[in-house]
Amino acid sequence: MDIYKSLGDHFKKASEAKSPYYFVVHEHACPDSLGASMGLVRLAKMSGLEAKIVGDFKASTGYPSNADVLKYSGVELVNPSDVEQKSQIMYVDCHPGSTNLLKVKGDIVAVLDHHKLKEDGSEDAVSNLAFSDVRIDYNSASSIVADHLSVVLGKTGFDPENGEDKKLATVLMHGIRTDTKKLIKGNKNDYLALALLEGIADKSKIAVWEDYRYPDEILALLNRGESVSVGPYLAYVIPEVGNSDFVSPTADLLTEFEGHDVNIVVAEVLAKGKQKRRFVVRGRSRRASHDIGDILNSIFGAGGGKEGAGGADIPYNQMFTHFKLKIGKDVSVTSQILFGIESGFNKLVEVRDKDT
Ligand SMILES: [Mn+2]
Repeated sequence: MDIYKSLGDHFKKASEAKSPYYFVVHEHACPDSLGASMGLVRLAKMSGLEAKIVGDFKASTGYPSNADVLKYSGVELVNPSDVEQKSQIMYVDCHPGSTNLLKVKGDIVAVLDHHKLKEDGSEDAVSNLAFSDVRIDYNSASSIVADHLSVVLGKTGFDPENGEDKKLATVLMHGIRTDTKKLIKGNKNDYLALALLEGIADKSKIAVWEDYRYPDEILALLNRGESVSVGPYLAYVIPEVGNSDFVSPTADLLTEFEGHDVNIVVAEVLAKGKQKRRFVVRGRSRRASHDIGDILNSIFGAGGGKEGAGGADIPYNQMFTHFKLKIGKDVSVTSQILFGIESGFNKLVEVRDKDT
């Protein structure tokens, strides 16, 4: 089967369907999902299909420069809640069964992803779609899309004089670099994809994005927090956080400068609009032997994650019941949670000691 031709055919058919077509990226969109979707918008256009990108691209996903990347890309993201019931959807950089799916109305007709499918359910769900391109031997969705572009655009490739081409190549290159940890985790497929973009992409832009400084708010949060550590585990509990956007970057920052293998940030996020008061938990693990999803589950009774990053949004009451918290005692809620986490850490250490 010619995957390049079948993508073109799929877009052609989709354009005849007369219902809007959207590329939907996962929750907390990342540079890879944006780059891949931009490339897909271009490929769709070449087949006569006008498609838009749906996502929520905040500076809250471990990529503090996201807001700047989005601005540079010129992409106007569609709000997930604005997707009509009668729409066609391609999931990009995620697939049915992923834990981080953005919930949208509409029909899922296609998938383009580089993440491994779960054997129970996801494989069947994906194989029944009108189009699917899941390549686990590529380390970013942007690499897969660059591969499509290289075939469809032919030898001429991108036009270095064309501003839109430059933008697309730049965001694709940034996407490949972020998902491959600046290429260290990249393989030959990713390097070949980069070769198409080399000479077109604006590397000085990427250098600025990669050198992005964390906002001051993060240090302020850490200053207000209280921490506990046992063995390779460290947790910060931060009371009364107004803006949940800073919780993920705080976990990332800890992982960058802190010596523990596992860092967890627990923020008590205050009610805002329709959102009730809740706990936002974000964990990061440096070692594959410490599965962050398992760790969060064993401590908080909730959470998931992959590739070293994970989290859970825990309703206020649920956290209270889970840690048997009491209000009105001399001990603050923060201290009681820290105590609960500490005994969770101790149990993890005990289990590991027994195993080794
Ligand atoms: Mn990706």
